[in-house]
Amino acid sequence: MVPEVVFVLGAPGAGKGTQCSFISREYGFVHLSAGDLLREERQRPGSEFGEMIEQKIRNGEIVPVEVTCSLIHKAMQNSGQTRFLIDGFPRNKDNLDGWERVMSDKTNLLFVLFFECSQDICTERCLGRGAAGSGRSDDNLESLKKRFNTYLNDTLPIIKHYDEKGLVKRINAEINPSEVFEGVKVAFNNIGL
Ligand code: UP5
Ligand code: MG
Repeated sequence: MVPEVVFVLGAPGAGKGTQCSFISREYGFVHLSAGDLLREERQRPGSEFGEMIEQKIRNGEIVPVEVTCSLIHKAMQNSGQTRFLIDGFPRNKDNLDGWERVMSDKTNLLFVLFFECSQDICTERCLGRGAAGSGRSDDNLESLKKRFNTYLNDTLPIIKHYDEKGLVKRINAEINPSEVFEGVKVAFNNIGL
């Protein structure tokens, strides 16, 4: 069976990871966070990309697609599963082109979940997480401003690209997590999952 993929996009702190855990539990999709895969690779002893990844993450910049896409591809293969939530990817044109080049023939993109949340709310959430000890080197005001600029300039055009193909399901992410999940369930139930 061709692996089925849902891309999960939205601003930094919109709640992608939180909702992916709920989805994974309810619908059995494997949750692959591109950011988590990059953070793991950064920590891997002997990784040739560790420093580059850390620098990009701290500056809210996007890691070249060859690195991210191969981490995602490997994680998909290692899981032995066929349904995936790909959280936080593709976030720019380089990501999109790289995915199309290597993965689009090997996968079936079901839809794109887009969590809509204002910059103020997202910033407050990420700063709250930082203050609570997330240990993430990008949960600070300076990095957050850069993450947001990248989101507005580079990621929104990718969402627009999929919207033009009729693939985007928009979810209000400014309410509490269980209410957000109600919207998510509608999106999944609508395609018969
Ligand atoms: N929270 C969640 N939902 C809430 C709700 N409804 N109400 C109130 N609070 C809510 O949530 C963030 C915080 O908010 C948590 O404390 C949560 O409890 C609370 P989370 O679910 O973690 O949101 P998420 O959208 O996943 O936020 P995250 O910070 O992970 O988003 P980013 O997109 O910024 O981070 P990511 O890990 O995807 O990427 C980090 C960096 O990696 C990027 O900036 C980039 O440098 C690099 N990257 C790449 O280069 N390429 C990639 O493909 C991916 C990442
Ligand atoms: Mg996340």
